[in-house]
Amino acid sequence: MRKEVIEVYKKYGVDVNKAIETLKNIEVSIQCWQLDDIDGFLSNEVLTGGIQSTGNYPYKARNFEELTSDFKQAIKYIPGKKRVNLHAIYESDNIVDRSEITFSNFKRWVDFAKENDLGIDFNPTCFASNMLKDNLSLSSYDENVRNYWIKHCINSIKTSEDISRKLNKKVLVNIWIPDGLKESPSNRLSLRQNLKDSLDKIFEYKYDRNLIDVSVESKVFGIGVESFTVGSFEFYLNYAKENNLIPLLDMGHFHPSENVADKISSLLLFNPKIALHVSRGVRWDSDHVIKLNDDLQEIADELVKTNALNRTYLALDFFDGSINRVTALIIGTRNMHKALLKALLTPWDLLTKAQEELDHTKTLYLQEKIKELPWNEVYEEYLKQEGVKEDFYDDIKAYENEIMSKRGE
Ligand code: RNT
Ligand code: ZN
Repeated sequence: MRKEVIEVYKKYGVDVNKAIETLKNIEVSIQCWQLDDIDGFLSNEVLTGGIQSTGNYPYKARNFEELTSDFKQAIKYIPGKKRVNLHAIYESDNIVDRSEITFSNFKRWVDFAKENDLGIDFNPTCFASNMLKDNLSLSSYDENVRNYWIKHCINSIKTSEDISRKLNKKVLVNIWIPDGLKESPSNRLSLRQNLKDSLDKIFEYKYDRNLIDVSVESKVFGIGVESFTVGSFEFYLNYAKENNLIPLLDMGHFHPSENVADKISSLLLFNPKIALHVSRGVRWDSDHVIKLNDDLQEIADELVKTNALNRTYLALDFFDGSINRVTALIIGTRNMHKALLKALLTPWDLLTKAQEELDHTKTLYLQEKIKELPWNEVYEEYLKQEGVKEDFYDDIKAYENEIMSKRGE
């Protein structure tokens, strides 16, 4: 890195080396499901629940060996601290029915995480199942259906506690359900009452808060459930507050004109921790690979300027089946890092002062001036210090030719 770069930032009161050090320690949870279009390892389950991975790029990972090989390939080019985000459908050992899972079905994941210095996060999979009836799981009117998913969630929580014990590292368990209706509901309250009752039953199990945290993820609509979603933002915000859980915001789960970054400060005032699914919706919750765009930048800015990095579970949630899936993971995760770095290199003290003095001219001047600063040279320095090569396109193309293409289409 040129000396001038350090000097330029110093003029604005920003310590470049401190920014790099902070970035090195931010944990990003990387979604395993980008590598196989959320197929998972269970046989005969097709993706349902109003979410979709579109595209027919060949060579997706078909089993534990292929998926972990691809994940390892991706993280060669991803610096920083990482977690692998798992779903229950990625059972790796002695497959059992989803409602019966225990730690013994995920052992190889823990070995994998240890070998590669990764944390683990876990999600019960309440979709892609013939026990999801009429797009309802925990909120179903059918007691058998509800009980099945209650059991699955409790066993997901217990499994995660064991993972945490073995890994000696806290696990985030995130609950998202697809429940909703295609047409306008006659009765919203009864379905939300069902969901509340089911969640209450799940949390009768008092999980060990030293081992895991639990978040709840809201949504606005899904494919086939366009008119009503049981687990809405208001529902989970209240439920989380009342039950000491973590609210999770997915960037694709709000009306497209809503600014998700704007919500973060309000949540921080009332919740000790928050969680994010960083994603990119294009016209709908399409989960495109995240780009280094204004939406992403604003999220990173909020976390940095509110000093909330150590109170935030930062997870990525995109899945694109139309491009090389390993490359997708690297591009998206690196964009998260780039946005965080740019935020860490921003003189928030100066900007806050200008706002507090109601000097709106200076605020606008600074906001635009900052865009010209040479953050990319700092990013290169960060990669260098982390021992990660900058270019990866050709390497992944070679990996595709040599390894992935042997899988057939
Ligand atoms: C779905 C939610 C959920 C899933 C993953 C696979 O809309 O965003 O988080 O994407 O759990
Ligand atoms: Zn999500």
